[in-house]
Amino acid sequence: MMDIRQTDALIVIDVQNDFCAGGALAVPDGDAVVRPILELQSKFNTVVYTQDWHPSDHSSFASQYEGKNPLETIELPYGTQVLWPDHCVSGGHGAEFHKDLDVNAAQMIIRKGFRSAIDSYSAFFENDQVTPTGLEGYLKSRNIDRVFLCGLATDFCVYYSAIDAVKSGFQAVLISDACRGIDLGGSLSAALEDMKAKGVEIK
Ligand code: VGL
Ligand code: ZN
Repeated sequence: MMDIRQTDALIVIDVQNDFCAGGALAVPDGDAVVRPILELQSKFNTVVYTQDWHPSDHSSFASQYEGKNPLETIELPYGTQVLWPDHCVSGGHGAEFHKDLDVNAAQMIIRKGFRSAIDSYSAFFENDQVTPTGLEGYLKSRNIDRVFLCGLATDFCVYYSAIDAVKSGFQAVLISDACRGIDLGGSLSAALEDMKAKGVEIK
């Protein structure tokens, strides 16, 4: 299907218990990404997993604000932030990877969102859009020039990772059948349109 090169990397975004069936922020049909990811992963020499990894008082949690509910928004110093149910608390079961993934074959696991004051949807930059996670340097120092993205959720962490990949100078390819979205008020089609407009190849 695809010609995978030595200079390609697969980035598996946030396939963790809280985004799968029964999780605190379950993405509709989220578990369905596991099988295509396993298939894809065996073709790549470089595999990176990301892990949403929040302190229990994280500023993206609605529970931190009197009278706020999940999916409402607030203004934080870096911009508008969607509020979420408590999810992916560091060290907890919800933050663990889906048990059927082959995480042991990944060379790199990048954790993000670990500072209380700032969220990080993207695998490359925190939500202020300037604080790096270190992934760009890791990939570039390994001569990676193209990334394939999959995982959860298409319209949040996968989306921001894909556009930041392009911004950081990588070619980016979204593997649609290995992604699922949350789709908050049309966010899924908006994310797909924006990715296309910014040069992300949608497969
Ligand atoms: C995500 C919302 C909050 C994601 C992470 O992985 O897409 N979405 N934290
Ligand atoms: Zn999160």
